[in-house]
Amino acid sequence: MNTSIIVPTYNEAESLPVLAERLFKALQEAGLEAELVVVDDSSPDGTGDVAEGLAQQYPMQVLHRPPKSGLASAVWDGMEKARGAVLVVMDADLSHPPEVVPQLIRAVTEGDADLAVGSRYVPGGGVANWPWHRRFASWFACQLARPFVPMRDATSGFFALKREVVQGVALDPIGFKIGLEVMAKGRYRAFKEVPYTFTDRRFGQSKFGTKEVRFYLLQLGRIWRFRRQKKT
Ligand SMILES: Nc1nc2c(ncn2[C@@H]2O[C@H](COP(=O)(O)OP(=O)(O)OP(=O)(O)O)[C@@H](O)[C@H]2O)c(=O)[nH]1
Ligand SMILES: [Mg+2]
Repeated sequence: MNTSIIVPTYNEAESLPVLAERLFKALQEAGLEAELVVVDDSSPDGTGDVAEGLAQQYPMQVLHRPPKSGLASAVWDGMEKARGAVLVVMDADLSHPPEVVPQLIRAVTEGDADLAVGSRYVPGGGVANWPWHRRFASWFACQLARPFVPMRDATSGFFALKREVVQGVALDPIGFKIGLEVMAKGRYRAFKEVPYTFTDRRFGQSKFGTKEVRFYLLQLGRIWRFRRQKKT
């Protein structure tokens, strides 16, 4: 299995079957094979069981962890267990269109890029139905990260990479913006931003709040220190 798609889940029982169906259909149409690695933190809504059920039908691994052990560490654990040399990370809530996954994979397997980032802020990308204040907050968050990463969509959680990019890199488990951690610290020579349109979750609940804003600023601070230490 050359490619692993890592999906952290917390209360995604309704989204996950739709994600699996759309994802494997898109892969099949593109002539690609991949395993899906679901990392569930004992979701009270039974996502773990739903994932086990899907694993009867699709090439999947399901990791069960203690309740809400953290989004970033879920992704790192998923990467460790993943069998693929190419890793894709995406959300379960269908905000990241599964139909774009083949393009992300191809960008790193056939193109020059070691890291391909799904981007809302390159031509062809965008957000569906966001009010102006959300657009502004997202734009502002990306601007804050500009000194550290060359990507336009630094807060993207939708990306593909060659495993070597993160092998042996100390990734911070506090960073809930996993993509930013990889973009800022990963060892890649070339990257590509692949446009996509972000859609809000249809099912379940958003975890976004003031805590996430605080953590984002904290994460940027730690990345700033990491960069400074590397230079000295
Ligand atoms: N394993 C695990 N997955 C999590 C955890 N928190 C969130 N997730 C999953 O991580 C992905 C991103 O979380 P979201 O809640 O969609 O975060 P967001 O995209 O910033 O916010 P909304 O889409 O507005 O809810 C989803 O697939 C969640 O189910 C966690 O603590 N553990
Ligand atoms: Mg989401």
